[in-house]
This record gives sequence, structure tokens and C-alpha cells, in this order.
Amino acid sequence: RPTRIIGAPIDYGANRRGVDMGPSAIRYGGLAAQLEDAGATVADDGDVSAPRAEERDPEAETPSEGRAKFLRETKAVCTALSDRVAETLDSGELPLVLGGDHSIAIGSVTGSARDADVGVVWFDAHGDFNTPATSPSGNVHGMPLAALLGIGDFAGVEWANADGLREENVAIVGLRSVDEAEREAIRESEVTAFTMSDIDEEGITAVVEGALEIATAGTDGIHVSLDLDWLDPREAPGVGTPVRGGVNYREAHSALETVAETGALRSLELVEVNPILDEQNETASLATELAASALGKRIL
Ligand code: DIR
Ligand code: MN
Ligand code: MN
Ligand code: MN
Repeated sequence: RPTRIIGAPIDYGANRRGVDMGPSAIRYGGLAAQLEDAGATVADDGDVSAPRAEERDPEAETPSEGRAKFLRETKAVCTALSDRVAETLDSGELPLVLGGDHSIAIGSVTGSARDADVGVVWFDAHGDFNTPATSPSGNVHGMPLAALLGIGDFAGVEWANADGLREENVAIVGLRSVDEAEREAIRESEVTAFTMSDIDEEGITAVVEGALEIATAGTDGIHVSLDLDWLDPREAPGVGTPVRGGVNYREAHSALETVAETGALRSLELVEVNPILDEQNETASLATELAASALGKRIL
């Protein structure tokens, strides 16, 4: 399957600087070679352009209720990214989006769901279900799932709400850090959350199969959003908001191999890689390996 790489080098949505270097770190970590090992033909579109955060007023565009830092810039980048993802799919290729912080998922998923019904598998330690009104941090990387589902006021919802996405087709996998208001919102929604406790009890394969069943039910394909903080910080130290107790190296590969087996993968993104907090670019390299597994790379 021809694959097109699209970088989204922004960290407006995160509380730590450095995730904007994610696309470079992931490319440098050997992405093209890994994908070729997976049998993919690879084209690289370069990065969507992103204004420098230092020159910006974080509160320039504010929703009527609450706080969402750099919302104006996030909206601009996500709108451009959404178009690039939709064009890539139109040309029969698989978009592989490199973040950047997780706010870019608003662009990736709206693009992927523009002309299709998609399901989403969200590998993450966090729920990313805050809104500007509930967020304790004001960081948009903690809000993309809510935005995509049309929950909350993001200075308008049109740009952020994914038309072809239903809550019933969204599965979060690996959840272990949830804010009070997020817990409530996730419970009230039709989204399915598989926590780390579920993985402890049922094993990674059963959980990921369950998530894929939800995401593929009645849809044209799935978007996989991989926040590297899904993994345990021992495996992936180079992330902005590490949380202990994540999946290990083999569980992560196994999960993405299971994704590949469905044959339903439509678009993929790797987010929250922060090379500044990393050792030897370990987290970015791991991200490239996991992308290869998702695209069908096998040991034998
Ligand atoms: C926290 C952290 N729940 C927030 N979220 C993160 O700021 O909303 N998401 N790190 O990936
Ligand atoms: Mn996230
Ligand atoms: Mn996270
Ligand atoms: Mn909707």
C-alpha cells in the first residue's frame, strides 16, 4: 500500500516544548527504512507549515467558555492537515501523520472522515476527552477526542467535528490517567474505553480485537491514533506527559500487528514524541517500528 508521510510539527497543544521536533526525530529514527521493510512504498510530503509559538498570544482566540491555549494556531494547522489527509486518501494512498502534539488528531481525523465513515482506535494513557470548559490545563492535546465528537465549544465546532465519525465507533486503549470531568464525559458517551486494568485481565490481544471490532463495525475503515505515552515510560521516555504502568514493548508490537491483520487501516498517526526528553532518540525509533508493524511488517 503506497504510504504518504505528512509532518505536523506543532506543540501548541502541549505543556512542554519539544514535541514540535517529533516529525524530524521520527524521520531521523529510520522511518522510511522501517516502512520499506513493511513492504510499503513511501513518499514524504514534508511538513504542514506552522507559525512559531514564541511570536503568538496563546489566548488570541478563546472559546466563549473556558480556556484552550493557541486555539487559533491549532485550528490553522489542523485545517491544512485535514486537507492534506483527505487529498492523500483521494489519491489512493495511506496518510501517515507525524506529530506534533495530540491536538493534530483534529486535523488527521476530520480529513480521514471527510468522505467516509471511519472508526477510531486511540492508543493513549489519557482520555483526551477534556473541553475548554473542563480542562485543568488549557492544553488542547488533552481535548482532541471531545472536539472530534462535537463535544464542547472550540470557538466554533465545524472545523473540529469529524462528520463521518460516530461515538459508537471509537475505542480508547490503555487508559490510565483521567481527569475528573473526563471520567464523567467518557462514561456519558458511547465511546468504549479499555483501561490498563482491562489489558491486565484479558491480555492485549483480546482487548485490541475488541477495540477493532468497535472501530470497524459498519465503517469504511479505521484511523489509528498512537500517542507514544500509551507505552510505559521505560519503553518510551521521550514524551511530554509520561504515566507509569503502560504497555511494554512486545504488547505494543502485538497490538499494531493485530491492527494490520484487520486490513482496515485507513490512516495512521504517531504523536507526542519529544526528542528533548528522550535518550538516544529511543522513542522516535520505537514509533517507526510500531508504524511498520501497523503496516504489516512481520518477524518472518
Ligand atoms: C491532561 C493531560 N488530561 C490534560 N492530557 C494529556 O491536560 O487535559 N493528553 N497529556 O495526552
Ligand atoms: Mn493523547
Ligand atoms: Mn497521552
Ligand atoms: Mn458528529
